This record gives sequence, structure tokens and C-alpha cells, in this order.
Amino acid sequence: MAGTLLATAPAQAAEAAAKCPDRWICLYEHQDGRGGSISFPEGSPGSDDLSKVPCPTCEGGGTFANRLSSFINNTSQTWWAFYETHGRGERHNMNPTGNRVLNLLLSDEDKVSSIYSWR
Ligand SMILES: [Ca+2]
Repeated sequence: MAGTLLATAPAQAAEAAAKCPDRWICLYEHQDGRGGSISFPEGSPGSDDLSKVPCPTCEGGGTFANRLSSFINNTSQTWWAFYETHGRGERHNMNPTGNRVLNLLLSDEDKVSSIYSWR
């Protein structure tokens, strides 16, 4: 019995790490929905400057600036992620994913500084 519990615990933990409420977008510090996270509800404008958004669950605390590595977009809207604050710099679309986590390419990790819902 103990062996069965040990074998199933990691799978349950992984599943729990990659859940985002309906109509929210969840941004994760690490790949596969791991690490610290912040989230925005559908209809929120997003953030001009993620260096003003605290991330107490992130490694070392601080803010969510230049942390994004994966996301779940459980809203019905496309969101835009920008490398620089105030919607400047390279832009990446974040299309709805349902409740599935999408990893950024390694070359795009830890660069996002602002995020907006499409409007
Ligand atoms: Ca990261």
C-alpha cells in the first residue's frame, strides 16, 4: 500500500501545478507550470510593467519581471506578451490554451516585461 501511494504522489503534484481557474490567465516562473506564478482574470487589461507586480511565490520573491517561462491561458481571449515595458519590444501572442500549459521556447524565457489582453 505504501508503495502505491509513493508512486502516485508525484503525478498528482504535477497535475496540480498546471491548473488555472476558468477565465484566468496564469503565468509561471518555470517550464511546465512550475515555480511561482501570477494570474490575471479575463477582462483585466494586464500589466504595463511586470516589475511592479509582486511574485511572493517566485524564487527569492521579488516581482514577475523577466520570469515568464510557461503559461496557461484559460480565458477566451488572446493575450500579448512584450519583451519591454509598456508594450514595447518583441511581441508574442498567447492564444487560449484551455487548461493546458504551454512552454515558451528557451530563447523566449525570462524576457517578458509587459502583458495585455487583446482589445
Ligand atoms: Ca523563468
